[in-house]
Formats: sequence, C-alpha cells, structure tokens
Amino acid sequence: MAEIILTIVVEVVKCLAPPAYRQISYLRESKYMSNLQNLKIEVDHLKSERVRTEHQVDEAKRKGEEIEENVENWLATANNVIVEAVKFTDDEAIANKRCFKGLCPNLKTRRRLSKEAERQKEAVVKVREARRFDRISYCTAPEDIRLISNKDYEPFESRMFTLRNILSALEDPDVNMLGIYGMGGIGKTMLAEEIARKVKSDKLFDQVVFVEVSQNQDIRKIQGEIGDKLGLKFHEESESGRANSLFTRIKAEKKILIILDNIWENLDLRVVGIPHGDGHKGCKVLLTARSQDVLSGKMDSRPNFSIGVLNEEEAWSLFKKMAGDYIEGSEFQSIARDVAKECAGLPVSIVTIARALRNKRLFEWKDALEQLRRPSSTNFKDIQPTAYTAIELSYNKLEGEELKNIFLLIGYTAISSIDALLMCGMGLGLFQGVNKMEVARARVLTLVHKLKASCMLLDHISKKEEFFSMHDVVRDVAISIASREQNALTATNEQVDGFREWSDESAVKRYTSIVLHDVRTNVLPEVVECPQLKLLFISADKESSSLTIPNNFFKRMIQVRVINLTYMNLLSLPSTLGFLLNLRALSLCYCKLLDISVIGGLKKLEILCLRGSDIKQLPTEVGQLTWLTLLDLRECRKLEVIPPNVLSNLSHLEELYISCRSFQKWEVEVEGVKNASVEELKHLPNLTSLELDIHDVNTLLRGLFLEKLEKYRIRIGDWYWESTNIWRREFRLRLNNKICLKDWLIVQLQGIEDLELRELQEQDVNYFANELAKVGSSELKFLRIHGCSDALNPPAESKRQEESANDMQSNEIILEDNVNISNTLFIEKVGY
Ligand SMILES: *[C@@H]1O[C@H](CO)[C@@H](O)[C@H](O)[C@H]1NC(C)=O
Ligand SMILES: *[C@@H]1O[C@H](CO)[C@@H](O)[C@H](O)[C@H]1NC(C)=O
Ligand SMILES: *[C@@H]1O[C@H](CO)[C@@H](O)[C@H](O)[C@H]1NC(C)=O
Ligand SMILES: *[C@@H]1O[C@H](CO)[C@@H](O)[C@H](O)[C@H]1NC(C)=O
Ligand SMILES: CC(=O)N[C@H]1CO[C@H](CO)[C@@H](O)[C@@H]1O
Repeated sequence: MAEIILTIVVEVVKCLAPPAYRQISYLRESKYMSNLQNLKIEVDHLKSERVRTEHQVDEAKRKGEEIEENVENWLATANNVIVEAVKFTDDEAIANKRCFKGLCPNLKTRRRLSKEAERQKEAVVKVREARRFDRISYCTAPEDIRLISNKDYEPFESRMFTLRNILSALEDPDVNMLGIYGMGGIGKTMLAEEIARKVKSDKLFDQVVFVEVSQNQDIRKIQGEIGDKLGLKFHEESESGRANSLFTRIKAEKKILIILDNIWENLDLRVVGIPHGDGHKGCKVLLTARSQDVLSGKMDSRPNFSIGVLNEEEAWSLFKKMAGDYIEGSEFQSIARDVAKECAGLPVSIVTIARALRNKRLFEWKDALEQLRRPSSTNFKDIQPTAYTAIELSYNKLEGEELKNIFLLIGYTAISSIDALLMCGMGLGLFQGVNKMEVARARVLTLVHKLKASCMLLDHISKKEEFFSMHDVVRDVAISIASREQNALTATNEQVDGFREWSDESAVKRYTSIVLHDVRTNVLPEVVECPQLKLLFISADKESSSLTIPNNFFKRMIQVRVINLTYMNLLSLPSTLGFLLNLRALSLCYCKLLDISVIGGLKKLEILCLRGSDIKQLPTEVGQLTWLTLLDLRECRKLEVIPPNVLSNLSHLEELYISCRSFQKWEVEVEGVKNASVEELKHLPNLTSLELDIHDVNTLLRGLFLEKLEKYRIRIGDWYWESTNIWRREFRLRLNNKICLKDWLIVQLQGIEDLELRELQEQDVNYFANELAKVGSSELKFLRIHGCSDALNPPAESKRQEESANDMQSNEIILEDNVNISNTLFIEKVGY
C-alpha cells in the first residue's frame, strides 16, 4: 500500500514542478519520501513486535500469571509511538490527496515534515530496540477466592465457640494436625474457610492453602492445587517427584497452614508431599471429614472438633438472610418460621429451601411446608436436592451392606434404642453368622458406633449409650432410599388416613416393610396381600389406643419375620397371627392384651416382647416356643400368673427380663404349687442376661447362682424400679433386717460392678465384705452400703450429729471408679 501511494505521489510531483526547481525539490522530495517510508516500515516492525508481545501477555494471563511491569510499560510506550506515527502518516496521506487538487504543502513545511518523519522513525526504532525482556510474566500464588471475605458467612454463636477453640489449638505448638467433623451439609467447609480467613488476617500463618480433597482423592490434583497456590511449577511427571518438590517448597515456608477439606479416607501426607509433625513444625494441617473415624483413626489427627446443627434462632436468622429479610414481620413470617423448623438446623437445607422460596407467593410457601412436613419417599429428592445428595453420598460411602441395611432400618422404622435394633436386626437375620444375642448386641453396638462416627446417627438427648437418634433430614433420605431400594413403606397418621395405597395391589405386593406411625383411626384393610413382607410396624397413637387389627390381616404375609405393634387394642388377638411360621420377633409392647395363646403356634419365634402390656397371665403355650432367646416381660404390672415349667422349658433363652413392677408372685418352692419359681431359672443353660425384681425376700431361693450371666440387674426388696436397660452386673439388696443372710449365697460376687446393700444386719455386711475380699472386686465401679436401720440400732442424738459432721454420709460409703477394696478398708469405711 505504502509503495503505491509513494509512486503516485512521485509521478504527480514530476509533472507539476518546473525542471530546475524540480531538481532540488525532487531531492528533497525523495529524502522526505524515504523518511516517510522508513517511518512506515519501522512502525510496521514495531506493530508486529507489539502483537507478538500481546500474544505472550495474553497467554501468560490465561495461565493466571502476573505480567512484568517493564513489559506493561513497554507496551504502553509502543502504543504511544505507534499511535503518534500512524497519525502522522495518516495526516500526510490526507495532505497528499489535497495535493492532487493543487494544495500541496510548501517547501518549508515539507522540510519540517521530513524531519519529523525522521524523528519519529528514530523514536520507533528506539522503542523497538528497548524490547529486551528476560521474561514476559511471573507466577504468583493468586489470592485464593476462598480467602476473600465471604458475606454469606454467619458468625453463629454455636460455631464461634468451636472456631475459637480451633484457633487456639492452631496456636498450640504441640498440635500439628487437627480435624473438624460433622454430617454432610452441616457447614464444615464454611467453618474451615472462616478459619482460613481468620488466621490469614490475624497473621497466625504466613501462608494458608485451602484444598478440596473430596471422594476420589486424586494425589496429582491435590499436589497441583497446593503447588498452584504456592506458585510452584512442577517439572516432574511422577507423583513422587512432584511430592519431593512440594515438600521442599512447603519447607521453605516458615508458618503454613494447609487445609484439606472433605477427606473421605486416609490420605498419606507423605505421598502428597506435605511435611508435618516433626518433619516441619511450622506446617500445620487442618482436616474436615464427615466421619470421626477418618480423622482420629485413619489420619490420627487430634484434637478433633465436631459441628452440630444450628439452634433454632441461628437457623431462623440464616433462613431470613437467604429468603430475604422482608419476611420478618410480613404475612410470610409465621409460615416461614414453620418452614425453617422443618430444616431442623441443617444449614444445607436451610440455605437451599430459603433460596428456593425467595420472592415466592404465599400458596407456594404453603405447598412447600406441606411437602416438607410429609415428604413422600419419592419426592423428597426434589424438595431438598442438595441435602439429599449430600446425605446420599454419605450413605453410599458406608462400609458394607450390613451397615447400610442397619442405617436404613433405623431410618424407616424410627427405632431409637439398641435393644429394639437388636430385636429387629436379629428378627430379620441381618447379622451374618451371628446367632447369640450377646454377640449380636456387640455387633449392634459396633454398627451404631460406626454410624455415629460417620455422623449418620446422633447421640441421644439423654447421652445414654443405649439410645441414639437420627437427624430428621437424614431420616427422610433414609426413608427415600429404603423406599426405592427395598420397597419399604413408611407413613404417619396423616398419610395413613384415607390410605389409598392399600388399593394399589401391585404396589402393596412389592412391599418388604410396612411402617405406620401414630395411627389414630382403623385404616387397616381386612386382608393385605404382601407375599414379600418381612417387617411390619404399626404403632397406634398413645392417646387413642383403640386401634385394632382385622382378624385376617396377617393371612397373606407368610414371609413376615418381624412384627412390632405398639399401643394397640389386641384384646382379641387375630388368630391369623398364629399362622406366621416364619415370624422370628414379635413385640406387643404397651398393647391391651387378653389371651395370647395363639402365639404358641409361632414355632420359629426367637424374640417375644410383651413389655408394658397388661397381660394377666403368661399362657402355657409360651412353653412351646422352645427357640425363644429373648423374653421381655418388663413393666407387665398386671402379670399375676406364670405357670410352672414354662420358663424352664425355654432352653435356648439367653435374655430374660421380668422387672419394673412386673410379675411378683414367685412360689417359694416348686413342688405342689402352681406358679413359677425362681428356681426354674437355674435350668436355663444359656441365660446370659437377667433382669429380675423380687419384692418378697421370702421367695428368694438359696444360692441364686449367676456365674454364667454376662449382665444382670437383680434387686431384692423395696426399690425404685427405673425402666432402663441393663448394661452391667448390678445387685441391690434391701432386707429390712427381716432375715439373716448368713450362709446364703445369693449372688456371685465375682465380676460384680455395682453393689448396693441397705438395711442389712451387721453379720450380713461382714459376709459380703468377706466374699468381696475373697473374690477380689477389681470390676467394682459402684458400691454403696447403708447400715442397719436406725430403728433397730438408734445412735444417740449427739453421736449422730458428730457423725454427720465428720462424714456427710454417716455410715454410708459410696465409691465410684475402679476401686480395689481390701477387707480392712471395707470394714473401716463402713464403720461397723
Ligand atoms: C416398636 O415400635 C415402637 C414404636 O415405633 C418403638 O418405640 C419400639 O422401639 C419398637 N420395638 C421394637 C422391638 O422394634
Ligand atoms: C416343652 O417343650 C417341649 C418341646 O421341646 C414341648 O413338647 C412341651 O409341651 C413343652 N412344655 C411346656 C410345659 O410347655
Ligand atoms: C447353649 O449354648 C451352647 C454354646 O453356645 C450351645 O452349644 C447349646 O446348644 C446351647 N444350648 C441350648 C439349649 O440352646
Ligand atoms: C400364682 O399366684 C397368684 C397369686 O398368688 C395366684 O392367684 C395364682 O392362682 C397362681 N397361679 C396359679 C397358676 O395357680
Ligand atoms: C475433641 C475431640 O473430639 N477429641 C477426640 C479426637 O479423637 C481422639 C482419638 O484420636 C479422642 O481421644 C479425642 O477425645
């Protein structure tokens, strides 16, 4: 292009100028032209240099690198000179066009222009030559987006406490790896991010690196992420090579915190290349996981901190923030509060639901509440997709079918005690290769512990080991999975009312479990065809326990193995119950019962629970249930008759509970009388757990040997009967000084853990003391001995005062913890 213009210009000038003048001006002209041409050439060179540089800059930027300052400056300068030169040449072109019309610039101007062209050319060349860079860009650790303040973070009081504890643990020089655990969606990552921000702003660490590990822990990716954040470029291909570079790079940091978020299994820090512990004291690692086991077992982090659900006010405040503050005080307020409650303090639910309802109309809120209150097993996934996915993931990660099945079972049955779980689990045959109750109990405890450690179960509010609870949202997920994978039906009163499902025969036929909670009205059909049914739970509403069961109800559920009916009116127990030849566990707790002799037909029955029922008589037919391993007659306050030889016939019996104001009419001797005798228990070879209250000391047999028992709770005399399950070897005796125990061996003291004696005569106390000293009592955890009643041996008023001044409990001693009592210590303390 430039060439063409030039030629034309030269031609034009030639024909216009007179010859002599033409000569000089021609020389000038050609100088000018060549200057102009040179300028244009140089500008083009510079332009392509600029483009080249810009490409390099773009590429570097794409890699997230920072551009060197001199490069930026050069580009700016180059731009300036190019713009200037281009303007100059453009103006010149315009001037030339005018020249066609006889408006050529005069000589003087032309000389000036020529000089200017030359000057500009030199400037351009200078700029071009100045382009000498060692490099265009440099790597930085880009500011981690997580470390930028998050306005969504809510400083909840309940979390602040944990946060402060974690921060102070991080300052502890002895701590080098610590963990946070909690269920999916509880906000572990949020908290970890907040910690990262805090330590960064408080300058607790020079560097903070946050890496998401997640399920399919990919070592290369983890290395890459840490490397990126430290501005480290790996030149090695192999994992171990990269680990070495990373190791060296991290060691160069004086104080560094590495947060590994969302760990699912053991992650070998050395394989990744993270120095820790004595390898590099300045490097601390913070882990988050859903399972405590991963933290303390596999990773051996300590201390570890758990995060629980938000309290109601915190939940509400988060909910408002997400749904929009306008709901406070608006017509939405009350329904919004109800919706928020349904999220049960789980942040992931609160956030997703509140966001989804933002700016929605009232009827949409109402609909959402309805769905949340009664999620059908199939639509739950749609109501709370995020929570669902989070929890389902944890479910999928549970180790082994047994654990998964137990989790689902707890979910859809809403069982909350070890005992009930044991009964159902045994009844369903869930524990492979286990046929002893004691072994099964240990298994159940282990499984429940694992579920708690995975945060799929929570500690019960009572904090007792025999109970547990499940978060509502987790339960909804369990029900949903159980419905899909196992055809389990779960419904509560509202859903049962006008229950249409019964009429869908093909659906009913597929059910393997039916669980109906708090049923108020008689909704059960006369017969249900459930050939695959394994488990049936029906609990009536406690207040209106008039719920009955049609006589043919059980007729077509021949495979059923577990039946649990609670608070029902079973005065006429359906005869079809007796046909259930596969039934292993039957629980009729708190039911109205009259004649239960039909259960004599349940030949395979292993577990029978009649706790809290009002039976007056244990039918003789129970004696035919020779496979029975567990018989629970707790709280059967009306039970008057246990026929003789029924208990003794139950040769497989392993656990027997007759307590809490249950049967008291034990016969003193077997011969010639009609009620059962305590003596019969001696004939149960496999009895390992026994709970027994004996009111009348006279019915007590001599020598109740308990050496085979793993666990017992035996109380003789007047006691307050609390209805908790037994967990250890406990013996309580209150004699009221009625009889003298000398020569009676009542209980095997070996291995006893809890012993309480009241109102015994001195010789009896001595007897126990001697026995205890003989067998040793290393397992004794609780010992309480009260002396003889004051009526018999009244201390003088003055003496009593003096005593209570010396020893608050006068002649009572309570020793907790593991005590090793020697004979003398024992006697001394008692003060006899
Ligand atoms: C039976 O169901 C009731 C109510 O759902 C429950 O409390 C109890 O633990 C269950 N018992 C067994 C043995 O499953
Ligand atoms: C004891 O069990 C046997 C079967 O083992 C049975 O025939 C007998 O009737 C039972 N006795 C009583 C008193 O139930
Ligand atoms: C008692 O237990 C032993 C050992 O577990 C077993 O061999 C035996 O068959 C059991 N006896 C009865 C009557 O269940
Ligand atoms: C068992 O004892 C109760 C109360 O003493 C008595 O009413 C009942 O008749 C006895 N049982 C039998 C089977 O005789
Ligand atoms: C605070 C906390 O939960 N600490 C526990 C962490 O794990 C160890 C076992 O590794 C327990 O002993 C701590 O009690």
